[in-house]
Amino acid sequence: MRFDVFTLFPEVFYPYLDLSILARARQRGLAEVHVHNIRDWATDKHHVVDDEPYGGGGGMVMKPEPIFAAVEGVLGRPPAAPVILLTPQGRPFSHAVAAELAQYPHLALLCGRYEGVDERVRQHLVSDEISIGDYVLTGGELAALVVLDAVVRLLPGVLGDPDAPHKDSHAMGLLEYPHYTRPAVFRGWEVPAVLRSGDHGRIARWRREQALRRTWERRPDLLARADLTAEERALIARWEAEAR
Ligand code: 6GU
Repeated sequence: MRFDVFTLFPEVFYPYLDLSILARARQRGLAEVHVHNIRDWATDKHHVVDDEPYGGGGGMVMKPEPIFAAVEGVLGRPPAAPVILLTPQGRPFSHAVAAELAQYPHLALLCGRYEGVDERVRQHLVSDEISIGDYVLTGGELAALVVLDAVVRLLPGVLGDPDAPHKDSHAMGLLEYPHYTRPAVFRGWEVPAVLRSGDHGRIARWRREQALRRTWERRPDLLARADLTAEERALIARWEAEAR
């Protein structure tokens, strides 16, 4: 899968993309990331990329010309891939959106800065807008990295275990069960005996119940949409009754 990222701060991307699973995915040709500096497409002497808003009100707005020139210069006119604007006004990002984006062979990620981008960019260049949560960042760069990371780890072959992405917290619709590694006792705190029992049926049941319990305690909103058995629904009803 190919990504083209358009930003005023290209240098923030590589330190993260050069680490761990994302670096390996890129080395193996599973993901290709090209980062472009929008400023390189500004044609005036000082490479100006922003200007004051029409109507006043302060803050600066990203000018349309360098953004259109950058995106169309790389992807053609019209762009040969969906162009996603990262903005707090976008649709909420989630596992489902990541899985949807992972189906495309090619995506462009456009990072907004300053107070925003000229509305004509959204209207005539951008095909989708995504937000990573209900708070405001100083720019779309971190959000673009979040989207890249979440999408790339879903691509076939990126994770060692092909089932891993399906077992993730949000893929299952539940939060994950607790994890433990050696030592068996640390500062007197023991790893639950069931995990050391070697009984894989019991371990699977314990993990499923822990995942349910965690989700019930921390994210009850997820339970409404989760795929649960009648037995699991009954267990939750029992916890509800005990809590009253
Ligand atoms: Cl995508 N951009 C910015 N600037 N702030 C955000 C965001 C995006 N998502 C949440 N907050």
